[in-house]
Amino acid sequence: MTFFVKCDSPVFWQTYLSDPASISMEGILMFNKHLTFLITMIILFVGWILIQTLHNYTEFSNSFSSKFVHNKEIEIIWTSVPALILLLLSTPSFTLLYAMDEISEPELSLKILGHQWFWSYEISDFNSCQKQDQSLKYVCYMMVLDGLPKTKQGYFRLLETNKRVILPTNTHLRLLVTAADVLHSWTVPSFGLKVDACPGRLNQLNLFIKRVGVFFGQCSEICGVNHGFMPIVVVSLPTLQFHHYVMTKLELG
Ligand SMILES: [Cu+2]
Repeated sequence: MTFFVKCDSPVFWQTYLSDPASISMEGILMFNKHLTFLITMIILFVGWILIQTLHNYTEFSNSFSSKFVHNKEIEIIWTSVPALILLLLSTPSFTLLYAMDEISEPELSLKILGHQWFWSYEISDFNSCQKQDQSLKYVCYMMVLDGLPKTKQGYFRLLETNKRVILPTNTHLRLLVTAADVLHSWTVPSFGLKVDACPGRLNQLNLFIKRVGVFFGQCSEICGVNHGFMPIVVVSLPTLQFHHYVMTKLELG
């Protein structure tokens, strides 16, 4: 099987967030755009007031300002307006937060285990096929630079793994994250996911990948000397191809 998929690796001089591949990341990006616009407007407005005040109300240009010490109305306005803005922002913020926490009926589970310094995975609970009790297991280590093709070294440096995690698109997935030794954090920016992998604790997440692609991430919790060398690579396939892939793998294994 050969697939030509869009690669979501970082690019040189990238300044913006990765392209979204899940509904929650789309929500985060939208919220980020609105916030950036609002913050810019506030900075411009406050800056304008500040410059106008400094310019117009000096002791030389305006004798009135030397006697001007207190104004109740202005204080009420500059306290209540920021409070109102924060209150307005809390609505989309909390909506997003609770939407990301929502767990729907998952079609399959991906168990993620952080180790010093690699990730191991187990895909199981295949609800829609007969082999429900079986699972696929991977151990993913980082590929050294010499192991990569010359043309790809710039993009995949410190990001490529020996095996890639394969997941289906347009399917509700459950991620169960934990660690075997110390704290790690499983992070894929395109999915808007970042979850701590704590030893002795199971963190649950839901994921719905909207498009086919190759997605990259890295451990995001300092976990020892090789913390920067335990990347994450996820490949999403169309549902049918994924089903075919799982059946072939399970029969072989
Ligand atoms: Cu780690």
